[in-house]
Amino acid sequence: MTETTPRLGARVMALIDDLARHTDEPGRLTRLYLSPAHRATAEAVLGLMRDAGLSARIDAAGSVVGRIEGREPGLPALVLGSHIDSVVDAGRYDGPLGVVTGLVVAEEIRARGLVLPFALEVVAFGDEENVRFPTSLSTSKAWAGQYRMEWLEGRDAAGTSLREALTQFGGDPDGIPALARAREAIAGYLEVHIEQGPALEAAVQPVGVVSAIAGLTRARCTVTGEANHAGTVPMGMRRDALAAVAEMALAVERLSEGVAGTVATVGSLTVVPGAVNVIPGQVDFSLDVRAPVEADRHGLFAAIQAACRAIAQRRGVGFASETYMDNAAVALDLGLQAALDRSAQRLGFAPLRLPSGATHDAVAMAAIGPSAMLFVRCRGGISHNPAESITLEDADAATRVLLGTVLDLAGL
Ligand code: HGY
Ligand code: MN
Ligand code: MN
Ligand code: MN
Repeated sequence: MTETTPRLGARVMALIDDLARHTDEPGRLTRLYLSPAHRATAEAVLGLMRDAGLSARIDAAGSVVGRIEGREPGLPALVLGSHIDSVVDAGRYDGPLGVVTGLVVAEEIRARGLVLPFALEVVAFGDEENVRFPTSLSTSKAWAGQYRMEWLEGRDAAGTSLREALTQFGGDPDGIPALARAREAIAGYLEVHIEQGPALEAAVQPVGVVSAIAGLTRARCTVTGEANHAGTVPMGMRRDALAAVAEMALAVERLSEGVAGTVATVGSLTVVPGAVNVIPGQVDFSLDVRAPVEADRHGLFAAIQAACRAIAQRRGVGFASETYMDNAAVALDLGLQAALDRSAQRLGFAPLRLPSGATHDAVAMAAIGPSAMLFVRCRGGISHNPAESITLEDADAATRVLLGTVLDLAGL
């Protein structure tokens, strides 16, 4: 193909389509941390890295990492990457786009025989969505030295502990602390990711540079009422856990609408025992609260907790909440933002600066090195949905911006 065809974009889209075959649920894309589909995808990425000439391995926490040395061995690494785990019934670009663009950039640098003044690493983190276990960016936080060993005792819906799942996956729970990277070992981190919002489409721009990532608090909540006969207990004598949670979910919505820039979501809910003729005795549900401003996030979270407790008391049910994620908002590195911007401008784009309401592994990586993100336009801003899509041309634009940024940082 001539250079005017989007050669790099075509390679990226083909690889993403290939990785999308690996799912734990036939008919839709679900690839949770340490699942068989995660393992198959990790092995596919490992093979691609090795075929591209990177020295590659799957680390103790399940991340796939490949490396090309710079002018001499052991130099600090510029890390390109994202995650390969997904939500349930996911789109195929959230995560893999950043891994595959990083890999294609590495392939291009090897093909051109370039030697960089830093090492180049490509990483596929494995637990960014944190859907299966109550963790927080665990595989990238392992690199950041922020792994919490108690996460290993957390259990998924089937009762499997993270420790058991990681061992079955071929990981090494006790080897996780040794994954922590020294700040001196990281020259920087660049993550390409779909925008998961409408701004780039509205601005008719293929890419944007991310200025900051919103703070995020997540909790597992449980309301305990009394299971009883749906046909015999008068309405006024019930302690219906689901009716209480319904009122709490509406309070979550109402309270977050009252604070500008914040969002709050009850995304998952399990009714126990979950039978048509039994008044719900217990409901487990998730709470996800985000804001760019710390005080707003903590204030909203506290207001929601107070509202839930008041509703529980009035209804005579129990309310318990366990916070397992509390990530502060992160401002991304200005120097790397400028490098992404220069590269995009050289290619004729006028990239927006825009904040990220979604969280990313860049939150963890920012703790050990300058980190930045490039957003890519996605159709209708849709994500966490199989309708998630990008164009080949935008995949090409993003890959060329990333390549240009790496060369810019290398002084080439
Ligand atoms: O939830 C998020 O923001 C990300 O998709 N894990
Ligand atoms: Mn993501
Ligand atoms: Mn996601
Ligand atoms: Mn709001």
